[in-house]
Amino acid sequence: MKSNGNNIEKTIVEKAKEEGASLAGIARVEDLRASPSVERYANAPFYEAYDRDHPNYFEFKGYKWGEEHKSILVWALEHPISEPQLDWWSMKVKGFTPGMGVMRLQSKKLRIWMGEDLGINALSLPYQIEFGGAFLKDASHLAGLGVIGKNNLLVTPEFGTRVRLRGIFMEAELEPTGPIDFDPCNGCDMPCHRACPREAFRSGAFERALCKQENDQRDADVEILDGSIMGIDEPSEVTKPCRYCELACPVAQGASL
Ligand code: B12
Ligand code: SF4
Ligand code: SF4
Repeated sequence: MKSNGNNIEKTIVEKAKEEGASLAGIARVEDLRASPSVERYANAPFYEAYDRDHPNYFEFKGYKWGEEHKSILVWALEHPISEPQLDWWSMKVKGFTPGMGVMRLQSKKLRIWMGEDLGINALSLPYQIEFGGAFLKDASHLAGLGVIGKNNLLVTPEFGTRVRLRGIFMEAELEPTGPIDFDPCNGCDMPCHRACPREAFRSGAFERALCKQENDQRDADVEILDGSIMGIDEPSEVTKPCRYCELACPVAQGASL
C-alpha cells in the first residue's frame, strides 16, 4: 500500500496520541536500515557481553525485519520525574516495567486498528533487537520526535529526554514526519556527562560497557516491593535502572515534574 495523499500519516499519528502517546511520528524502514546503529549493533550485539550460559544471554542472529515492512510508527510515553516507578523492572509485570506495560497495550490497540480501519498489516515490535525489535531512538529521530543528544538518548523539545519509546512496522509506504530542526546540545555544558556515576562519557562519547556495569549492579541490588507500587497483585523483585544522564538534561525540565 502506498500513501494516497489523503494524509493517512496524520490520521495514524493522531490515533496514536488518542491512545495515549505523548508524541508520535512515522519513518521509512529503508532510512532506518541506513542508520549508524545497524552496522554497529551487528558487529557488537548487546547480549554478547554476557556469558552464553547467563540467564540474560540472547543470541543475535541477524535482523529479522521483513522486506514487506516499509514504514515504522514510533511513539513516546513521557516518564515524569514524579512517576519513577514507570521505569522499574519486574519479571512479574507484563511488558517488564509499568511504562512498557502501558505501551504494550497501546501497541496492540494500534496494530488492530490499522488492520481493521486502514487495511494496513502491521507488526508490534518487541523491545529487544534479538527478537525482531528496531532501533527506536534512531527511528524517533527520523520520524521527527527529537534528536540524539550527547547523552546518547533521544531528546525531545516537549519532554526533554524523559520519554520511553515503542514502534510498529507497517506494510505501507508512508511519508516520514521528520526529522526536525532542533539542536539542544549546541552550547550546553553537558551536565549529562558529569552526572554519570561510572564516567561512561569519559572519552567524550557513550561507552556501553561502563553503563552496563552500573545497570548490572542495580540488577544485583534488587528490592522486594509491594505489588501496588508496580500495578500488580503480589510483591516482586524490582530493579531500578540508572537515569542520571537522562534526568540531568535541562531540556523542557519545567514541562512536567
Ligand atoms: C540495549 C539497550 C540498552 C543497553 C545498551 C545501551 C546502548 N546504547 O548500547 C543498556 C542496558 C546499557 C541501556 C542503558 C540505557 N537505556 Co537502553 N536500550 C537498549 C535497547 C534495547 C537497544 C539500544 C541499542 O542497542 N542501540 C544500538 C546501539 C549500537 O547504538 P546506541 O548506543 O544506541 O547509539 C546509536 C544512536 O545514538 C545512533 N545515532 C547517533 N547519532 C545519530 C543521528 C541520526 C540521524 C540517527 C538516525 C542515529 C544516530 O548511532 C549510535 C551508534 O550506532 C533500546 C530499545 C530499542 N529497541 O531501541 C533501549 C533504549 C535505547 N534505552 C533507553 C533508556 C532510557 C536507557 C537508560 C536511561 C536506562 C533506563 N533507565 O532505562 C540507559 C541510558 C544509557 C545511554 N545514555 O545511552 C530508552 C531510550 C529513551 C530515550 N529517551 O532515548 C530505550 C529506547 C528503551 C525504551 N524503553 O524506550 N540500554
Ligand atoms: S544535557 Fe545538554 S549536552 Fe546533554 S543531552 Fe541534554 S542538551 Fe545535550
Ligand atoms: S544510564 Fe547511568 S551509568 Fe549509564 S550512561 Fe547514563 S548515567 Fe551513566
